[in-house]
Amino acid sequence: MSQFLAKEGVKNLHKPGEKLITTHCCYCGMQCGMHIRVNEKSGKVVGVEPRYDWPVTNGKMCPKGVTAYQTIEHEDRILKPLIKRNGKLVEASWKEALDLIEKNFKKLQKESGKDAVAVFGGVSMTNEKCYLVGKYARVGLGTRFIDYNGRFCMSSAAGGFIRTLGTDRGSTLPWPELEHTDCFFIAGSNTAECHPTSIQWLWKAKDKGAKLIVADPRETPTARVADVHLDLKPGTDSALANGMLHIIVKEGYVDEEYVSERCNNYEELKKTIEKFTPEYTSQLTGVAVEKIIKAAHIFGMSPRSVVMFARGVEQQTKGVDNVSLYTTMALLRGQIGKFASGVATFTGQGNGQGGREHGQKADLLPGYRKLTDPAAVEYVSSVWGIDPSEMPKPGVSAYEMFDEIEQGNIRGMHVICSNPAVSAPNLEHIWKGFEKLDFLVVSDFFLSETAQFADVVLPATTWAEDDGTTTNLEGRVIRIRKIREPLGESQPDWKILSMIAERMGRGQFFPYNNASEIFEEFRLASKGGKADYYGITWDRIEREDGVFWPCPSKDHPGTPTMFTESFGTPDGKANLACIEWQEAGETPTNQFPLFLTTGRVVFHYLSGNQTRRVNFLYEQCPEPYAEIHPALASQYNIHDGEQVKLVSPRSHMVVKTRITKAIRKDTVFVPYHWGKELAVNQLTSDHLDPYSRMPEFKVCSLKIEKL
Ligand SMILES: Nc1nc2c(c(=O)[nH]1)N[C@H]1C(S)=C(S)[C@@H](COP(=O)(O)OP(=O)(O)OC[C@H]3O[C@@H](n4cnc5c(=O)[nH]c(N)nc54)[C@H](O)[C@@H]3O)O[C@H]1N2
Ligand SMILES: Nc1nc2c(c(=O)[nH]1)N[C@H]1C(S)=C(S)[C@@H](COP(=O)(O)OP(=O)(O)OC[C@H]3O[C@@H](n4cnc5c(=O)[nH]c(N)nc54)[C@H](O)[C@@H]3O)O[C@H]1N2
Ligand code: SF4
Ligand SMILES: [Mo]
Repeated sequence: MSQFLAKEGVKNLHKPGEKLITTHCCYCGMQCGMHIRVNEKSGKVVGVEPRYDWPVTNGKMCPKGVTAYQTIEHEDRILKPLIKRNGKLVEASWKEALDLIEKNFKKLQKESGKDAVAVFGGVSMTNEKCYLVGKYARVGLGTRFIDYNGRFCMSSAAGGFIRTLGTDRGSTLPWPELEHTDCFFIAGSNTAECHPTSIQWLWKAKDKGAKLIVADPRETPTARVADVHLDLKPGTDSALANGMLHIIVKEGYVDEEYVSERCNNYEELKKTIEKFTPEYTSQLTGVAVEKIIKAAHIFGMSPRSVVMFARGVEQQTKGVDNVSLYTTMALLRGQIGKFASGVATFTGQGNGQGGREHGQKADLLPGYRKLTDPAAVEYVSSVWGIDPSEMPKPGVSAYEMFDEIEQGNIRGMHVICSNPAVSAPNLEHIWKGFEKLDFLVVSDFFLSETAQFADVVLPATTWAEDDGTTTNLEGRVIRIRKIREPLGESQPDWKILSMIAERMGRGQFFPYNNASEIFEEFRLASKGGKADYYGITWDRIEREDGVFWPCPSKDHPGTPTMFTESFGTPDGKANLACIEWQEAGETPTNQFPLFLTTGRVVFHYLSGNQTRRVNFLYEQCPEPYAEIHPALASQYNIHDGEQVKLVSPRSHMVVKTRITKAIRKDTVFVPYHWGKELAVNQLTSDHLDPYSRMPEFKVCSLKIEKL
């Protein structure tokens, strides 16, 4: 392992008797560079040091990252398989657990067909593991029902990028270039709390005079320092974006040469934006006319601008439309494919980029190939050694798998690296689904709310107990390193999947001894696809501080800047989005007069199953709360810290209030990192984006009841 030890420059960080192993944080898409401190004698993890020479994060880390090491040997780790006996999960041997899985999966598939068993994946895993989850479902189990938590996260960004640019890479530019940007237009991203270490680039640019525009119903820490804060009503982004496009066109800010050479639909666009005057846009969005005009002028006049967004605009029934329209802002200004400018979504999960490219999505195969494309099926089948006729057809999206459970089509499920019992919308439907399943297997290292429904829980390893790669939010493929041997009887996910495949009689397709062998196969499976990793090797990543995809051959330099010459569309031109404004799936009514929006806090990660177990993080934020504007609070005669009942058309919950001027008067915000009666997803709606099938976590209607 010696070659993976920290480089010379950081030797001063060593304490006597310790070694440092270089890796990246397990949580968000920033993938901050870090060294884990290990006691040389005991092999135990004792701490962390930031990696100052990592070019993307420069030694910066956030509160989650600096405590992540505490989860590795945490006392709550599941160390042996668990089997449900008389309603209780009890420890069992691997043989007992695998016997039970084999028996039940085979029985369900015999009775109801291969599709009776579904796979629900996640992207907090390495590329090697994410790739194998797709192969496991299609080759190991032979089911068409596979989808994953990225459907809740990146699917609308992917849909919007494919529609406009033809290829979905989360960022068209490398992050360090952000320092040289003149204007940031950031929509629906709580950047300072959710991608904290990217803030350094904003500050560096701001020190040189860059302008910042933020579109968010809340005055987030990032909105607070913005030159213009567009405090829009939840669900009105497509109106706001059309309003911005209107001014960009009317004021002559369009890069006409770029648009005529590189874009389609300009004439049609001019027609759709015609009616989005600042006044009309203000009426729809609730944002003051002057702010809209000011923002458009700043953006329009900036030589180098970046349009950035995150789940605030994507987790809507208009998520794909929103992404397409905001991307069109960058296109009209001729910014994509150039230095220090472009468009980027803040990819959420650690491997939210890589994990969405290689076949966990219901309709995708490795390399971003479409399952509906016969040539793609043929190629991937040849890599996998199966007959193309054996390849299952596309399945349904993550939330819709629970409809299939309700209808009795899915009877067994394997959840790997996700906790949908907290993180899926309209939770009653999800909980009923888990109860209805004949057989549920969950792979996790902590007993999640989802694992509590399981018949068998398999102890997976954490990110620190296996080698592999992830792809960060820039599109840079990086190395995750094994810090210690697996704790207890836990096993890396690829090993678990291979063992089950073996039990299902498909062992010959899963012959792996280590993650590196999987990477080699995966390189080949991605070869020639849009997300082409063929030229990337673990050695290259080591030498070059990561390699950007697409990278089709070993002598290809990788692609830090996308679309310099042409776009990923069939004709090489970008498609400007010409889209009418439409309301959210659910808007306030007399009975439910408010907007509910949901999201994150800096101290917790997603369903909270990891961060709620870290004392420091838990103490900072032990429970959810409702952010309410003072004007709204006084209307209901509610005080700060008072318990109130929040009621949506589906369900209700009781939370404490946090009274703050940093939110619209018609909107309530609740973070979603807790389960059961503290889960805000009891209230969220099951409206899905028609293209991406992403749930509308960011908008539903609500009423407040005083207790
Ligand atoms: N601390 C922390 N960091 C994280 C995570 C975490 O759980 N905790 N998770 C990671 C993951 S997987 C993800 S996906 C990202 C998410 O990162 P973000 O998308 O930045 O986080 P969210 O809090 O979900 O939502 C962002 C903002 O959208 C705003 N918003 C709500 N409705 C609307 C709307 O209609 N329009 C607009 N324009 N804005 C709206 C909210 O007020 C919120 O400030 O963060 C990653 N980083
Ligand atoms: N209301 C509301 N709901 C939301 C959102 C929102 O903004 N609002 N955001 C959505 C978004 S963007 C996301 S990404 C989802 C995420 O929601 P989830 O998919 O539930 O995310 P996690 O909490 O990370 O769940 C991962 C689980 O796998 C475990 N785990 C971590 N790493 C590994 C591993 O390597 N192997 C295995 N086997 N297990 C592992 C963790 O312990 C945890 O229990 O939530 C979505 N839900
Ligand atoms: S959670 Fe994200 S920002 Fe924080 S240390 Fe980890 S990778 Fe970096
Ligand atoms: Mo996410």
